[in-house]
Amino acid sequence: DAVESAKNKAASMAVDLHIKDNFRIGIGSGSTVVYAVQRLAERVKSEGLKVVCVPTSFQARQLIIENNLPLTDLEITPQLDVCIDGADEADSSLCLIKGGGGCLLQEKVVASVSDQFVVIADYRKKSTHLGEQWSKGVPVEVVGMAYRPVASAIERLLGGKAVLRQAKAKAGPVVTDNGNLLLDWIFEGRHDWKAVNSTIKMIPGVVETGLFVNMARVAYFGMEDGSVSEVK
Ligand code: DER
Repeated sequence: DAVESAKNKAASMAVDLHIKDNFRIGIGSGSTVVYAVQRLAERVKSEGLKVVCVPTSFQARQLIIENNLPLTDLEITPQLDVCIDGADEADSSLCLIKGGGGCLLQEKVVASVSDQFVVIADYRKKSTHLGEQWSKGVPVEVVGMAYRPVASAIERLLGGKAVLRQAKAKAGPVVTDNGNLLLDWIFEGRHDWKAVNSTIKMIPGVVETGLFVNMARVAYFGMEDGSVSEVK
């Protein structure tokens, strides 16, 4: 269908343009990055590329293993050449909302140690301002014992509603790969996202936010007409 084809085109272009021999690669989480890993595995096989891959979640680790790609971690490989990851929404300055898949903590760490952070997404994620298309809010990873006071602090400081993310296939809240809980901050209007990110991060009990500000070097959006839009 149009969305899956758009994801695949964006993912393949990113891998073809940004992956080189001997590269250390951060592998993001979610559904779009699956296409990127498949394309990477094809290139490794056909070109004999030597690469190592650092996962950003249990899902990403499984993806690397399933595609027979060399697995490493930040203890062994603390600096990366490129990170390829999806996003829930990007604004025109490539400020991102990430964490729809609940993997934002490791994603942000891996993106932060990569020389190039490359975003891949379908047309549903390409917005002018955050909140235009993504309505599920900004994910915030919190330590479990603090989720109530953190939710109250976010609402007091920034307005909106901060909601504990409940699991679908398990009773109770979603527990992240890092053993924490997730709040989704349903915001209104426009914000200075750099300031919002700092404000939320300073609240005791907050581990990380799903706001990736000034991190993405480039984004490839698969469009409905089959083209790929590159935004820098
Ligand atoms: O959780 C995340 O940050 C994922 O990267 C997500 O934002 C993108 O997931 P998708 O590729 O399935 O849309």
